[in-house]
Amino acid sequence: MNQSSVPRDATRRSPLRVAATLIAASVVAAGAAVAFAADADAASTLGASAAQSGRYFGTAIAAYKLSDSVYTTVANREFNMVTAENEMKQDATEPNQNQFNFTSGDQIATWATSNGKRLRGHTLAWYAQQPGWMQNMSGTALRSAMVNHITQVATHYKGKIYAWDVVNEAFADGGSGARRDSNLQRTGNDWIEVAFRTARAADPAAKLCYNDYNTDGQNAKSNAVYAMVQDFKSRGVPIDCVGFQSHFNSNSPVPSDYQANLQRFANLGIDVQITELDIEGSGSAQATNYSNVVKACLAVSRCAGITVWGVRDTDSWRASATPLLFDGNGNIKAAYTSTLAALNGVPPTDPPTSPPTSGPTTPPPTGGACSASVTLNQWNGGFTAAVRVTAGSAALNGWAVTVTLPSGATVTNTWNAVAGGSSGAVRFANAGYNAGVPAGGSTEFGFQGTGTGPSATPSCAAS
Ligand code: G2I
Repeated sequence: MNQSSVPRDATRRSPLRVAATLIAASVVAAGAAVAFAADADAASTLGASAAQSGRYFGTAIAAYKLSDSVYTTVANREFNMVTAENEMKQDATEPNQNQFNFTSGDQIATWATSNGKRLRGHTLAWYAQQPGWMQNMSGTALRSAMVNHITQVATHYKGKIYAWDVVNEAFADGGSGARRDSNLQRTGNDWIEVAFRTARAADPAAKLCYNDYNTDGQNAKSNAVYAMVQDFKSRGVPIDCVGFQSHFNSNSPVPSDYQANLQRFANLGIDVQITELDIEGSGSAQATNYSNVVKACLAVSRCAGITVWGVRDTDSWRASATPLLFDGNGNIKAAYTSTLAALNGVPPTDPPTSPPTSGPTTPPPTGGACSASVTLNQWNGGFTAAVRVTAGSAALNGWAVTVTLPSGATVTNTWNAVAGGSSGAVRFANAGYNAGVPAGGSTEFGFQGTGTGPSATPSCAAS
C-alpha cells in the first residue's frame, strides 16, 4: 500500500463527533452542558485517546520496577505499548557469546502480553551497550556475531513484537552526515542493511525501524538517515519505520520543523514513530512542548504512535530534569493534561498504514457493521497477512473477522486479535485493546502462516 491510497482528510469528523457538535450547538443558548457534549468522545487515558485515531501511546518499562505497584498501576492504566528500556539490548540478551539470557526481557514481554499491551523491541544492533566480548570483536567475526545475535533475539521474540529498533544511532552528530564510527561500522558500510535483512528473515511480521536522536528536525544527520531510507526503499532492503527518539531540553528544543520532518520521512513510504520522548522542564512550558509534539504526530497520518521514555520523573534516565508526564508519586503533571488534551483534540484520522507489502488497498467504509481487507505478503512456503477492519457508519465495540484459508495453510501466530482456529475458516476476534473502532475508522490485526495465504475477501461482523 502506498501513502497516496490513505485518505488524508485530517479534518474529517466521525458521525459521533458531528452529533456531539450539533448537540453542543443546540444547547449553547441554555448555556449548559456544552463542555460535556463537546467532550462526548474524549478518552481519559493516553492509550485510549491515542487509539481513537489508530495510534498507540507507549512507555519504556524497566523490568526491575514491575514489583512497584505505583509504577505498574500508572503504566497499566495509561499506556498501550511498551518498550524494554534496557532488557532487550545486546549486553542484556547475550552476556556471553552465543549464551542468551532472556529473563528480564521476557518479564517485560509477559507483563505486556498479560496486560493487553503491544511491545516494541529495543534494540538489535547498536554501538553502545555491547557486552564485553562483542566490544572486543571486529571484522567478519563481529559481522557474524551480529547476524547471529539478531537472528537469535528476533526469533526468540518472534510474533510478540510490533516493531523492532533493528539498528540504533548509527549516524554521527554534527554536520558531516557521516556514519558514526564504531566496531560495527568498521565491518563494512552494508552492516545496517544486513541487520535489517537478518531481522526480516527472523521475524517477518515485525515492523523494522531505524532509530536515532538529533534527527527530529531537518539537519545534516536526519538528511543522512533520509538518504539511507530512500536508498533502502529503492533497493528493496526491508525497512518499515524510522524512530525519532525526541529527547528534548533547552539545548535541544522541539524543532520548529518537527512535523515537516516527520512528514518527509513518511512520504518515503514508511511509518514514523516517536520512540523515546522526554522533554526537560516543568509547568506550562513543558506542557506546551508536549502538546506540540503530540499535535505534530497526529497531523502525520503515518505517525504510528508515541512512546515516552519512562513512567514517572523518577524513572527517567535524566530524573533531575523532570522530563516525563507523572511526578515521582505517580501524580499527573501539567504535561500529562496537555498531552491528553492534544490527543483528544484532534478528530479521529485513519490509522497509519501497514509495512510495505503487496495486495489490495483498503476499501472505503461501507454501510454495514464493518468490512475487512487483507494485504498479503507471500513467500515460498509462508505468508503474513495484515487485515484492515473498517467500521461502517456506526462505531464498533467488538468485531470478528472470518478468513478462509486454502487447504494446507496453517496460522502460526496472530497479533492484535485472537484466533479461534488455525486452518480452514478461521475466526479472528478483537483483542481487549482494539475492540472499539470509531464509525468509519479502522484498525489492523495480522497473522502469519505456513502454506498459501488467503485470497478471498474476509467477512466481518460486529460482536
Ligand atoms: O540514553 C537515553 C536513551 C538514548 N537512546 C537509546 C536508549 O537505549 C537510551 O536509553 C538509556 C536508558 O534509559 C538508560 O537506563 O540507555 C542508557 C545506556 O546507554 C541506560 O543507562 C544504563 C546505565 O548506563 C547502566 O549503568 C545501567 O546498568 O542503564 C543500565 C540499567 O539500569
